[in-house]
Amino acid sequence: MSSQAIPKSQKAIVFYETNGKLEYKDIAVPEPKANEILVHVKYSGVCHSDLHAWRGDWPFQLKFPLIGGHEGAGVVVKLGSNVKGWKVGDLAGIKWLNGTCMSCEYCEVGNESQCPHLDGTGFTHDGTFQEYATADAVQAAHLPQNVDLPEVAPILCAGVTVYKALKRANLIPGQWVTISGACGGLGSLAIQYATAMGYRVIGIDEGETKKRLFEGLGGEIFIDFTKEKDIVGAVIKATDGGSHGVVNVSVSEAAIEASTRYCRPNGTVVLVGMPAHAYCKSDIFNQVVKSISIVGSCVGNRADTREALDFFARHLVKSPIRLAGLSDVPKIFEEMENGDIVGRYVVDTSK
Ligand code: 8ID
Ligand code: ZN
Repeated sequence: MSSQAIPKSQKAIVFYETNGKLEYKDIAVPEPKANEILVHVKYSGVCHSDLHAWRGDWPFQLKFPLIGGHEGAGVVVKLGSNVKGWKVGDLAGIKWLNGTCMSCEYCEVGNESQCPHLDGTGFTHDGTFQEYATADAVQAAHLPQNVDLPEVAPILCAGVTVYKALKRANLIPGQWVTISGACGGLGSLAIQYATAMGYRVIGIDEGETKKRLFEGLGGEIFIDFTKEKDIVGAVIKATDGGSHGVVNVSVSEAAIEASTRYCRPNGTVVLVGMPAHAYCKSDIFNQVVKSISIVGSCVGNRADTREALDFFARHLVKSPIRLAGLSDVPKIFEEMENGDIVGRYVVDTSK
C-alpha cells in the first residue's frame, strides 16, 4: 500500500438517524479496503437524493451513522493492496454507485445500477460530505488531470444520470425533449446534454431567475409551472403535437402525471426524480392509444460516466454551480426543500 501524508482526523457531516441532527464534526479518516482508493475529496455536489436519504423518503436500507454526499471530486491519496489502474496523485470522481459485484446478470451486461449487491455512496457507504472518502477502485471515475474539480463534481451524479436518461428517451436530433424540473441540479445539466445531443428543449420550472438560467444554457421554450394553468396544452401547442421525449427530474407526482399526457404518440417518458411515496399515474386509454413508453432510469454505468465526462471535458456542458462550505450542508438542504436552488450547490470540504 502506498500513501502520502494523510491526517488522522477530518471534518465531516454526520447523522445518526433519518431526520436527525446533521453534525459538523471531527471524525477519523477511513482506511481503504484492499479493493478501494482513498480520495481527498476537495469538492462535493449536493444532490436532492442526499436530502431524500436524510429524510428517509425511500425504502432504502441506510447505514448509521451516515455521511451523505455522492458527487465527490478530489485526489487519490492512498491505494488498497489489490488496486490496479490508479496511482497516488490521480484525480478521481466518486459516484453514487460506489461498488457493484461485477458478476451478477445485471453487472455482466453493464446494468450495474440494478446490481443486488450495490453499495451506494452516501447511503450504504460513507459519502463525500467528508474530507477523505473511500471508493471502490473499479467504479470510481478517472478524471482528466487538468479538470476543474468544483465544476466536475455535479457531473458525477447529476450529469451521468441525465445523460443516461436522455439516451433512454430514444430521441433523434431535431426532436423535442421536455425537461420537467429544468433548473435544479439535474435539470440544468439535462438542458445542455440535450442541446449537445441535437434535441430541442422545453423546460418546466418556476421563476424569472430560473427562466434566465434556462435560456442562457440553450433551452428554447420555458414554461413556468406556477403561472401556466394548462401545462399539458402549452407543451402540445409548442411542439405541434407533444414532446417526443420527457425527462422528469422534478420532485413532483403531479408533474410526472402531466408528462404522460403531453408526451407525443410513440414517445418516451423517462422517470428520474423520485418524490417520496409517489406513484406514476398514467391514463391507460391515453397510454395505449398513443403507444407511449414510460421507463425508469437510475444513474448510469461506467461507460455512461466516461461519456458524460467527455461532454464536460469538451466544454459542451458546464456546471452552473454555487460554492459553499461543507458546514453549510444543513442550510443547503433547507433551500433545496423549498425549491429555491438554481443549478447546483458544490461544497468545499475544507470549509
Ligand atoms: O438516478 C436517478 N434516478 C437519480 C439521480 C440523481 C437524482 C434521481 N435523482 C432524483 C433526486 O433524488 C430528486 O428526486 O432527481 C430529483 C431531482 O434532483 P435534483 O436535480 O438534485 O433536485 P433539485 O436541484 O432540487 O431540482 C428539482 C427541481 O424541480 C423543480 C424545482 O423547482 C427544482 O428546480 N420542480 C419541483 I420540486 N416541482 C416542479 C413541478 N411541479 C418542478 N418543476 C416543474 N414542475
Ligand atoms: Zn445524486
